[in-house]
Amino acid sequence: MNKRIVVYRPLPEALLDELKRDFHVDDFGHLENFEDPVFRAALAEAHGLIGAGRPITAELLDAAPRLEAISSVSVGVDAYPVEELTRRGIQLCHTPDVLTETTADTGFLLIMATARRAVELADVVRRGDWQASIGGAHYGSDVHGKTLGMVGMGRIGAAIARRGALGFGMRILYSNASPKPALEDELGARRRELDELLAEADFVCVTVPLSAETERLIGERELGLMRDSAILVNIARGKVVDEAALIEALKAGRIRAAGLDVFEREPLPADSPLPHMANVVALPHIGSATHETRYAMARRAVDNIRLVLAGKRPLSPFNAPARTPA
Ligand code: 8YV
Repeated sequence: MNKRIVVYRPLPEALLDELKRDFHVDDFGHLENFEDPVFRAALAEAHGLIGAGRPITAELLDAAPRLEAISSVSVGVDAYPVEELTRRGIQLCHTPDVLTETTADTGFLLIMATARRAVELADVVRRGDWQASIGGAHYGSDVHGKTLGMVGMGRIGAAIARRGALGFGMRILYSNASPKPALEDELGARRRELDELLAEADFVCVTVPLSAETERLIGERELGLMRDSAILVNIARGKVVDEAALIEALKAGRIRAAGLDVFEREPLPADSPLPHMANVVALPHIGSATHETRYAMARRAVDNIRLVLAGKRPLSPFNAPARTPA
């Protein structure tokens, strides 16, 4: 009998059809919530789960006693109880690499848009308020030649740093758990303690994964170390930054602007002041959201689960459970 896969995020039709050739697929691509009894019934029989975004709890795993693999359509795995999955022998897979360049593009989009006040000034034109040539009150700041401080220098951090150094002649600083000698050679990047980086950078770009160690890594104290002319960009996870402290710092002019693709709560609550602040560019978590990259991520997630359920090593495993599936 075919193994069963439960999908809880929309996948391209062609990939679903491909999976259906070899597996029994329960497609809950537009599922509202995990309590849905039809979803729960499918979960009870599932060998594989494909999805992203929603927190997976131990309680949910208890409801899926046959589960061998979870294939996340994301690089970030903060939604999963990784140790618990490993303990239960469940293989977690994710989608690194295929989204690196697109997400780095988003990071640079936010650097450019905040520095040059692109959204605020596009609104001036849209409102029909462009009546005289733009004066000093609307000038932005240069990006080229400035100092870019990368908080996290993983794949995406490195891709942003490369854009900054090679495309914009920026000086690159980075804080990261381990040194990156190859990037130091390639880009002239220099490793700094986080506090030093915050004090020196014109642009602080957050790319670290969310974990117990990085939750609220950038809080009131850290924002206070930044220059008042500095710009914060966050494309990692909202919880890496203390949002209330960020709002205060932006209001008080303790930093110049923020470019945010991620928030403590997503979708952003309607009463959040962030989208209404002139010095904020807020995007709806679109880091990897291009046709090409979202397809590549779905493709990778499908390939990963196929391999695990066939007892083979997936292309991008995240954990290493001791019990390999039969
Ligand atoms: C996705 C992401 O939007 O890959 C990640 O970790 O944050 C984004 O690419 C998100 O995970 C939902 O798929």
